[in-house]
Amino acid sequence: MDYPARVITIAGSAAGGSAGIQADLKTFQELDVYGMSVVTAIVGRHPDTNKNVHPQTIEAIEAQFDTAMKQVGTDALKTGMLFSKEVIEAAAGLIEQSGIQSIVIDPVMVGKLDSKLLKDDAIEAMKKRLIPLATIITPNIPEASFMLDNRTITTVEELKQAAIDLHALGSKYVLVKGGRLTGPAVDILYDGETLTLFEAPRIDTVNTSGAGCSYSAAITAFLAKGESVASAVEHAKQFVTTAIEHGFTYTDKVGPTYHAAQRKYGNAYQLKVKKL
Ligand code: PXL
Repeated sequence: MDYPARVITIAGSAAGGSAGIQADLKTFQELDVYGMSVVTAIVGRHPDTNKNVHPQTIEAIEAQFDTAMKQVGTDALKTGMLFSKEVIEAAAGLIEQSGIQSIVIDPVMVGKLDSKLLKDDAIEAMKKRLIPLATIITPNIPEASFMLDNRTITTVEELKQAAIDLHALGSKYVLVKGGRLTGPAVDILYDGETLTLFEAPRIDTVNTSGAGCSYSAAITAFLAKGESVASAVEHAKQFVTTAIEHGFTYTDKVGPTYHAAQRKYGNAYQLKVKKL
């Protein structure tokens, strides 16, 4: 029997199904890898208290990881919403002990629906404890900017400089995602020597909830299958661009990307990939 590669996400539960653990597991399934999860927090607004984030205990987080590793083991790991300094430190400890080689850190900070997904005092732990363990980090512009002392990033040149400067935090690769710029959707990958640009056409839609989670989950899946980082990024960007193209909404609010789009409609995107 030919078993699928294994992947695990350490992230938050997004009740609406577009982002977080839910987006990760949908992406894993679409890309035919065996998905597992460690829930760090449950995001859902309590109708009376307005409380939005319900963190899990460190004990519960460690127990989930231990179960998954004992029952299955993994070929790659990603992190999403970690929320607090304590959870970041616990996740870093689990990653160090596990010896897992392919580590994708998506430094999730705020959701599209404006929920705060990382406490203010957690950023230092993210930079010092977690990012140095990463194969690749995948910040969007607000996250890159925040990690670089609120630097303004409004051009591809500034995107490149952000990738170079973030590499100093110690991950092997940095992918800064320029989805929030105008013009084509340009992301910059940096490995400490070479800058590589990945460009897809901009899709005119507001239904992109969970796009970042799905992108980093897809990178994790392709790494688990044995692809190089550059190839994993290219294939993941094609997957997420197709999912964004077919994004939809059930309400008048920002809706999800369509995880099944590439399976249903095929990949319509040949990206521009260019070493700079
Ligand atoms: O899209 C970022 C994100 C990540 N993780 C969780 C979320 C969100 C956005 O809402 O809820 C759990």
